[in-house]
Amino acid sequence: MFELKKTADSSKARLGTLTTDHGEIDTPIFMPVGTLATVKAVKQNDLINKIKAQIILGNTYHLYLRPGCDIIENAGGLHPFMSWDRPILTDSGGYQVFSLSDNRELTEEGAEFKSHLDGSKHMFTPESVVDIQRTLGSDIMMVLDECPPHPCSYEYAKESMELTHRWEKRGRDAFLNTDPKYGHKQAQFGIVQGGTFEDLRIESAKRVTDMDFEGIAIGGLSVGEPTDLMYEMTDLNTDYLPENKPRYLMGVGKPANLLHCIARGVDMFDCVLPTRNARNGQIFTENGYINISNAKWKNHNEPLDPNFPSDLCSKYKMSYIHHLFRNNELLGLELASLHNLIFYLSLMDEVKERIANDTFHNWYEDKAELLNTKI
Ligand code: PRF
Repeated sequence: MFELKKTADSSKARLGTLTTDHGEIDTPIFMPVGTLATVKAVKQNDLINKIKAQIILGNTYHLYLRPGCDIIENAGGLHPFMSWDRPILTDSGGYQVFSLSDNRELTEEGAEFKSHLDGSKHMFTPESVVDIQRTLGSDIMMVLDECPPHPCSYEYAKESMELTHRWEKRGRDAFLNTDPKYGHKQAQFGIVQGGTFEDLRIESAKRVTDMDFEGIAIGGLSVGEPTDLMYEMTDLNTDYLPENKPRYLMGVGKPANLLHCIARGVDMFDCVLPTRNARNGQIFTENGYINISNAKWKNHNEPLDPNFPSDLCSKYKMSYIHHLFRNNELLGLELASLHNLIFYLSLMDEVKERIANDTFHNWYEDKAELLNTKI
């Protein structure tokens, strides 16, 4: 499923291709998040033609609660339901149970939780989330895991990691003993945990590798720990992951984080940040980020960057975009979301080009610093 095409000479950055029945994905890649079968404020056409998204992400937790599996199954799966015929990755729901539901309890069997929508009680098990993701029909499904909070004790992180490994074994068995429902192949990724403890991170990477998933995610990071520690753990994990499997760093991050983690051997990313922050007026540019609601743009009668290929940048005056945001106009949300995703995906294009021609290593640190600057 994954072909490693190149590893850079002076860093661990890689070029690869991930093949699914809904198309190929050139890595390193950023996956726009479409939690509820929609990348918020962005049309499918724009995802394809303007953003050039090769894969998007959906969430088991949300889709299972609403609209529910029966509705999606009746539509023929998530792809026809949302009119998207490129690859989809779905998260398993474990992480969302911890971050969203009002009330949850972990047992050996699985995660019991109350819906954040209506308080109803539900249970996710390693087996049931495989079934649900069979019904969603995602190209890549994730196993059920527990993401421990940061900070947490060594004992908690160790027990949590061991529970995750037991769940992963059950999830892998369930995957291998069931079939896809819609005629296209599905893959399953395991998830490395272990908090911010080096020995646990190493052990988890080895154990998850042994279960022979089609790809391996690095979970449990970007949950409040210092950025340098996130980089360190990522660097350590990729040292213990197989070369021939894709590596996916879950829920990361800012443009600068992507560059640093690509240099540490990560192939895939997802994050709500570009779209969520777009809706709060944060716009990424080649020279850093701005907040469009800031008074300094109120009377700025020029486009932001006529050379950047997004409507927000090249078509409209900044005073107009500022005006849209001051009035909570929907067009502002759409233009900003579209822009930030074009920015992320074109950054990934530049990264791929630079890994290919060996100019990534000397470029990424300064670029990351620039992108982290507030204008
Ligand atoms: N596990 C799962 N999904 C996730 C995470 C995790 O640890 C994270 C952590 N950054 C984001 N999304 N299943």
